[in-house]
Amino acid sequence: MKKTNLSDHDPNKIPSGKGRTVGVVIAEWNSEITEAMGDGAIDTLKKYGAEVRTIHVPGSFELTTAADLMLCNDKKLDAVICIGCVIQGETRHFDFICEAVSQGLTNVALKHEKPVIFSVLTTNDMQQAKERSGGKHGNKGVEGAVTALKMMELQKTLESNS
Ligand code: RBF
Repeated sequence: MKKTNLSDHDPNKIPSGKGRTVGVVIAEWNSEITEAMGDGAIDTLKKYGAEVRTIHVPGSFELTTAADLMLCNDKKLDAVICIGCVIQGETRHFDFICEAVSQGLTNVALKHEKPVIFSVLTTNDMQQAKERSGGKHGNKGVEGAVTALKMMELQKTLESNS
């Protein structure tokens, strides 16, 4: 099957972000990676006309709480993109953080009935993370922004059918 690299997307196929407001939560752990992904996400959202609200949290584990708090406190938000980078270490911490964040963000999306995007790299090492934050595998922050734009459009379409 052909791989699709969303970092290299066709602008004509991306829904407009005009009139939409998107929260971006960036974890500070591995900030060299997460800031590059954050820049990619923010630039892409603005390029397609969305307004952006950005906040930072200490680590990926805190992304869930921050996304929930953002959606509770700002009713204008149409979606939240959560950006983190968890790198496999020598302990089981990696597994606990990845499991908690992926499950936590799913719960936040279902609770608020809004798109919550999982832009969290879970890599074996720093090299793999670099390759996915502006390297040979693109920038997963850009992909997160494209996914948010598509999911907001999908939500609008489904709600207008009901
Ligand atoms: N946060 C990350 O975003 N990426 C990591 O790779 C990461 N590794 C961690 C490893 C250990 C041993 C600990 C204690 C924390 C780590 N964190 C990491 C921070 C975590 O997401 C969270 O901020 C803290 O556990 C405090 O709740």
